[in-house]
Amino acid sequence: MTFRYRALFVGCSLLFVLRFVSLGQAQEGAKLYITPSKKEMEAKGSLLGKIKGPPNVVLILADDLGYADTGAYGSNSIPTPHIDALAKRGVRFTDAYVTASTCSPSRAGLMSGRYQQRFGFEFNTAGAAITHRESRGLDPAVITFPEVLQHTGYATGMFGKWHLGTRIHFHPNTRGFDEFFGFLAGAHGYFPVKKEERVYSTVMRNKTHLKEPEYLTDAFARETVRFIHKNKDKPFFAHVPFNAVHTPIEASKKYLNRFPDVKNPQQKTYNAMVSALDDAVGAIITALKETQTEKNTLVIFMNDNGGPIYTRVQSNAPLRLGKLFLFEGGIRVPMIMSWPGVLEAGSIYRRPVSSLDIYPTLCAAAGVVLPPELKLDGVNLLPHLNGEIKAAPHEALFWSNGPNKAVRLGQWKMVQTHDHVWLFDLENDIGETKNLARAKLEILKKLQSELNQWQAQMKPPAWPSKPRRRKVNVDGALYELNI
Ligand SMILES: [Ca+2]
Repeated sequence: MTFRYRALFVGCSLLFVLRFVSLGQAQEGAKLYITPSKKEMEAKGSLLGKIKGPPNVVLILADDLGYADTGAYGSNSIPTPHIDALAKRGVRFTDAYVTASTCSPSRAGLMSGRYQQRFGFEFNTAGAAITHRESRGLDPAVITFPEVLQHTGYATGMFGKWHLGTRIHFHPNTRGFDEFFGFLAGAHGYFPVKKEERVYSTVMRNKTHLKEPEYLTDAFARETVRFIHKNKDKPFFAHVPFNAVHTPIEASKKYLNRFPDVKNPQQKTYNAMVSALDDAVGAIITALKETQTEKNTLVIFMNDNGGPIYTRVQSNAPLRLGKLFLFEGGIRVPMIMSWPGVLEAGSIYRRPVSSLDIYPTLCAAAGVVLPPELKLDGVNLLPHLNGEIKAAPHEALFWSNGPNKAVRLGQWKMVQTHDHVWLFDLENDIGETKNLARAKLEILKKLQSELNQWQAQMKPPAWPSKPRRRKVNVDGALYELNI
């Protein structure tokens, strides 16, 4: 026997002895393999079940909803049991802001986590010569949070209104969404279109146009539910920017029938639209329950800008004015965040927060460490919500809409336009009724200086606002509506 074979023989003998010794106990049962009991396997399953992967995320965005048009925010005339239940399971924010009082720039701030003026997105993408729209949209160089979540392995889907560019290079499929079902423009009818429409006003599945037979709010809920069921076994992110309750004011019989006593047809239809939106929220929550993903899903409900006053049906009470204005009615919105076991059920958060905070908050929840070069303007809200950080998430918040500017700093809010300035104490005057600009000059100066410093960091608008801007009288001053 060569040395090589002798070494192999000794090695094998040793292994045999070791194996015999180690199986000493198993020999008694005469079984030479491991047979875990059912109980042991159940214990293992239960232990594994306690280890949670990254949470799923569902972001529901309403469009032009009145601040006070849900039960959770004080409505007595429109029942919204599903939205109210979400608030009971999570945190309700009293002072949540969006970054613009119109749809398109507000969505740019939400998606980028940065003041949209940093990349020139000051005005809506629509409303001017079609030749300009080629370059009107969310700058493709900006990293959106859906892109981050997609990059880290989330299944991502969007169901609803985009309004961040109608050209193919701005399409949601190129901005972080595996799936897209919805439309690209700023508004859409709720019923099937009767004739051939222009490309940017029909419903699409990914990049293919289709005729949607259902009431559009129901269709967006249906698609979201399908997406949740399909992706229940992996982390998923569903972005659901309903066009409800943006104009046109249209509702189906199913929802109209819920308001037999409302005589004003426009009000009745609006209430029905909110009711449909609430049903849609209910359908999404039910899908989470059915797929047993509810406990590991962070759900956010918010609105893209305040309810418009021109429709005469929204209520932003007790806030002043609405969409298109930088008074509270235009920029302060309902916001609810629910994450069972992580965020305290039924709690209320009263410090000012921003839609800019959604990006870093969702990424923190997903365990994503963002590179500091991203330079987000938002803040991760989780340590603020669980009490780890007592300070306010933001020292100041800013808005710019052409000549109209606003700042919120603690309890103080400044609004200025061409040639007029207002200063309000929101802690004592939520309705912005008393202009303290003359009485509190030092505070006014401080806010103006903060605004100047912020403005200096922003880029000029990348495209102009809509021509033929309307001017309205506010406290004797002309307020120009820049869209
Ligand atoms: Ca809107």
